[in-house]
Amino acid sequence: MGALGEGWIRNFVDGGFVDPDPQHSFDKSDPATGRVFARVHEADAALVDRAVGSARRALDAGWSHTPVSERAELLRRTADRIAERFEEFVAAEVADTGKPITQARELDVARAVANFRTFADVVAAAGQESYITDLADGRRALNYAVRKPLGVVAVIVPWNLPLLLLTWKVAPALACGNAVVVKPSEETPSTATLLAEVLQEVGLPAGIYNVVHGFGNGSAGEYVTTHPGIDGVTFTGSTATGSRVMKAVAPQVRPVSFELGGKNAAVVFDDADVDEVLSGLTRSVFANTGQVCLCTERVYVQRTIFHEIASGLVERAQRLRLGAPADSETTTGPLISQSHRDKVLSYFALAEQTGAKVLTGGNIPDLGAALNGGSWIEPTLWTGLSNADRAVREEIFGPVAALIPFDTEAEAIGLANDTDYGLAASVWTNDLRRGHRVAQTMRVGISWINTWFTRELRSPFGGVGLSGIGREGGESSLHFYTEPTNVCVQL
Ligand code: NAD
Ligand code: 6OD
Repeated sequence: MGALGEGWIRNFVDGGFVDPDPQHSFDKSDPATGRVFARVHEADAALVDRAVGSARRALDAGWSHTPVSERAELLRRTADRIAERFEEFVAAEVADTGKPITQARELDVARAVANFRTFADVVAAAGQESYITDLADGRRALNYAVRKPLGVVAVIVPWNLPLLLLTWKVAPALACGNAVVVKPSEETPSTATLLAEVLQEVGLPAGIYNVVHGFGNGSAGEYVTTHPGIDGVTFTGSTATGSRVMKAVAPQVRPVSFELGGKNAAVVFDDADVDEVLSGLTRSVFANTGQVCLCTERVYVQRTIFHEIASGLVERAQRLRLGAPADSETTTGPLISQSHRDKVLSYFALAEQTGAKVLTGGNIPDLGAALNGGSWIEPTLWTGLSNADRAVREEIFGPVAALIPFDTEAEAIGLANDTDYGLAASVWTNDLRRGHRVAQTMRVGISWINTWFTRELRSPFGGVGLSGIGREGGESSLHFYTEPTNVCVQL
């Protein structure tokens, strides 16, 4: 049976799709309509154990010693095959998330291809560390570090950019000679499953890529992270879950890489190009319906242009087109689920209770009978809040931002850095010196000047504070997915 056939989304273990068990399964619905379109087979502890066992056997059978050139070639074939099956991945991602088809094409699936190509190049070009050491007694030694795969890596990912974030981890993990046990979000199981089929087609040995479906506590997520056969965990998701995963992994002292939540700031100076700012902020606040960890939820604007930016942004927000994902004119999809919408709405209520003025949005839109069962919400902008308010301190993960005025550069830096998170920031100014000065002062892992979500996949990516531990991307990924053994030889 294939990956997504006959209404079932299956687990993939030891090189094969597992026959689903109707007694252990859950519904998958379309966030745009609320309609159930598939059942997902929930992996139990025994199936997770099989996945981890098969990963270990496959590593020992030789994958971890495959020449780098072969692994790089396999990654390139994977990229090519995703490109050939592009529209299948797009359809699966749209069905799971309700995101606009244009975004799935231009961002999600395109990035999956780019992730595999990039890490093929990165691993092929990687060197190794070596030193000639001059000792006090005149002897000399050569030190060199041999990088070996970490082993069996648990890959746990969220629902917002499912395939992009999955391949961001799977591509470097495989490039480095690891085996993976992937636990996709229960909300978005499809593309990880389809990827299994592609990896089978390109000749990845059985057991190197496994997919186990389910939830967190008391389900596949917990079984994977507590399994003694796991050598490391790479996790993208909320800060609260990251903290739980850290506790689960602690007894076995395994390495973790955590890409967690954010409460990202934009700082807009009055010398910025207003049109560029408005286009940039429209993307950074509303892209993927605000469900990108890098999205801006705090917009600090120099007082002299505050009203111009606020009214311009309102006008852009009102131009966004909510609608059927398959319509190429649609810019904005639903939230992922009714429960996530309840959370976002609770922040809408809280913000209004604490004095927010709603410039636009704030409600559930009426999109007609075909879509009203989905988890839609209006793009929303607030003024009147301050950094003391919970709606400005806590991650909402929806299409919403608070606009707050400032007067001086020092005040703007203070406001932007006044957060427990530390993922990303954007600085908008035509004064390049100021741009660099402020961007470097941001207490974040990623700081943009006059742009947002412009990615270089070889650069370090990650956050500080509640936004994560470690960096992935380029060489940083190679470091996480390998363990060095240093060899010292006296010359
Ligand atoms: P989440 O933390 O609820 O879930 C993430 C994944 O963890 C899912 O697969 C889930 O099933 C699993 N999980 C949940 N509990 C678990 C447990 N106890 N043990 C093991 N696994 C468990 O996050 P979400 O709601 O899916 O995603 C949204 C969050 O992800 C936001 O906070 C967002 O900022 C964050 N995020 C961060 C980045 C980044 O790069 N920093 C990227 C995307 C999303
Ligand atoms: O672009 C990336 O590599 C990346 N990890 C993006 C994360 C987006 C968060 O939702």
